[in-house]
Amino acid sequence: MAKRKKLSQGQSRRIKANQQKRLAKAKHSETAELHWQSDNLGPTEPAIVVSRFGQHADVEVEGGDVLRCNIRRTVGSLVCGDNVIFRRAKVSEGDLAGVIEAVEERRSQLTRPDFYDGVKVVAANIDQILMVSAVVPEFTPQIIDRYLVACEDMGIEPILLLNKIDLLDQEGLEYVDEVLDIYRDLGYRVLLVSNKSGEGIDELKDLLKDKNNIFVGQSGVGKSTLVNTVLPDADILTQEVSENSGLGQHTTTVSKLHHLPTGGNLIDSPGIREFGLWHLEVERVTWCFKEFREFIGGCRFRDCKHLNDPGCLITEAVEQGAISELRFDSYHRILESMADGRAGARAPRV
Ligand SMILES: Nc1nc2c(ncn2[C@@H]2O[C@H](COP(=O)(O)OP(=O)(O)OP(=O)(O)O)[C@@H](O)[C@H]2O)c(=O)[nH]1
Ligand SMILES: [Mg+2]
Ligand SMILES: [Zn+2]
Repeated sequence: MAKRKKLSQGQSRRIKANQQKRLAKAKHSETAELHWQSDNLGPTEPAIVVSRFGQHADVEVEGGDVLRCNIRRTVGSLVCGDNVIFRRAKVSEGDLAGVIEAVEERRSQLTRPDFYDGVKVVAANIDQILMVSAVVPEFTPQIIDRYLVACEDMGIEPILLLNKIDLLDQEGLEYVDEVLDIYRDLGYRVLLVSNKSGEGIDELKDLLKDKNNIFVGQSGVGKSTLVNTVLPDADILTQEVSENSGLGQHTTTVSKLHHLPTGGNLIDSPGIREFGLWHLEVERVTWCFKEFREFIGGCRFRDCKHLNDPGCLITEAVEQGAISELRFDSYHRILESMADGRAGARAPRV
């Protein structure tokens, strides 16, 4: 039998320290569970998750109080927007005021693939996804198309919000409007807004009314600034887009739910660089390009790649102008990126 390599003093010390840490953690969670036994808890109350971080969450109870609380181990996934059953502690433990006992069934959920966890839930009970983009850091239809595929797949209505239009001159405005026409023609709702000039803000407020909304999009596009504009009391931290890289700073780190005075909720989410789609089947991505749907199954070859294949109805539609070249291009770029992700060539960027 091969002899095990002797550990250095440093290595053994580290291993021992880690064991101690794990033991302490297990002991702590045992006492924590003991603390959340029935005799220390009040009756069950409905609550909504305002924010989730690590082992804890902030919930809002009836009357509007926001309480930090523990989460029962039996509770699986728990995210912003979840309706939960909560029990207040008679004696709180540190800053923890109670415990979440259970999560109610979700009406919808916003998910995205996660390199470590498979598919990860980001927010629950969402009616509308507001996909925020802006000319700074960059305006790229490819990013919009990735989000649209995700929204189609999840069955949640997307709205395209182009922010910072104060930065566009007439020519720039005409260009983005032309691109956005592609989406309007597909039946997607599009809104041009600016926090600086206030343009489109009233329409935005109208759109958000009485719905559960979430802002998603790249870092630095102005999601949190928009929340501050719509809800001046929210007072959320925002930050300049980095001058050097042109990329956002990832200022918001956890999703947070805010109530709208007009009814409904608005969740601000952290920016992500690329919305991964590698959890989807190729056929599903094709279906998620909604103008492709009517041609599915009609190409000459059953395994048509909709690229250079003879008798392809989708490429024919592109040639005839019925499908936009830009969307067709996005489609193939998405498939390429999925092939990369599947091969494990790189960890998907978040
Ligand atoms: N010119 C202009 N700048 C804006 C507008 N809205 C936001 N900004 C600026 O854009 C920068 C980034 O805004 P944030 O609201 O922090 O962006 P975010 O999307 O929340 O970014 P993350 O939290 O990192 O995802 C800030 O410097 C804002 O002042 C706008 O309408 N016009
Ligand atoms: Mg933010
Ligand atoms: Zn085809």
